Amino acid sequence: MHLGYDATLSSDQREKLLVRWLKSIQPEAQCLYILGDLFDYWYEYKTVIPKGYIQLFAVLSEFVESGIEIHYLKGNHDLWHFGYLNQYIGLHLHDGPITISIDDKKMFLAHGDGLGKGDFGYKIIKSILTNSICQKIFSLIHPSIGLPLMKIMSQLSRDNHVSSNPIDSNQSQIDYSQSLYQQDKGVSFFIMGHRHAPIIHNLSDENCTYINLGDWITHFTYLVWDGSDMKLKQVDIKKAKEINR
Ligand SMILES: [Mn+2]
Repeated sequence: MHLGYDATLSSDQREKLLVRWLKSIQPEAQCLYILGDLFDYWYEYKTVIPKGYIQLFAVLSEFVESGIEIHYLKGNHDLWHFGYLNQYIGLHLHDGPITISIDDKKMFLAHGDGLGKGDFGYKIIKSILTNSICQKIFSLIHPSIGLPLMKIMSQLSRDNHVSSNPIDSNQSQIDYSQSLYQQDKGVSFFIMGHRHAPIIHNLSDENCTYINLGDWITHFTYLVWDGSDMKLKQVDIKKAKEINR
């Protein structure tokens, strides 16, 4: 989603669309997995959080209250969630990839950033950004300066090397999935985000599938496990335009 970032549809418009969609799935959803970068930037001070997102937090909170579990994997744009969402919404926050089992299918879920070999520059930056001493120092900056600074940092880290070919865009994450699959052939699905390029792609063994969820900036896609099949679906963009008016 990268909420806080205005694309063709503004952040507010996309948030409204997300809230409407969440309400529409609430009657049948059993569990919701958010694979990171829900926010374009976020920094949680001990006593302060970024303004906004009330409607979204309300509906997520309703999910949890009605018994729908929510799992939130931090993305590279929202590394700085420190417990507000767990405490006030009751969702489960995860620092990194998780492996889950649903209906006897093993699924590996990750945001997708910095996985596998290479990308050393990014890995160094990430180790600084997740370092507790560095975070302590950052938390001394007043939010009126700290949060705009976060926004600038987030703009600088925007991934520009999205290819028109979704396989190319996903290649490093596909390679990583392939190598993990060699170690654990029980995994049926590798599901990630980060690349903003939706795709369902069979790995070398056709019992195993790599899926990229796409995004809600240009694709408005989401993934549904219905008990027997994995379906990559798209929200009705016309509805987005209605909201746009
Ligand atoms: Mn990302």
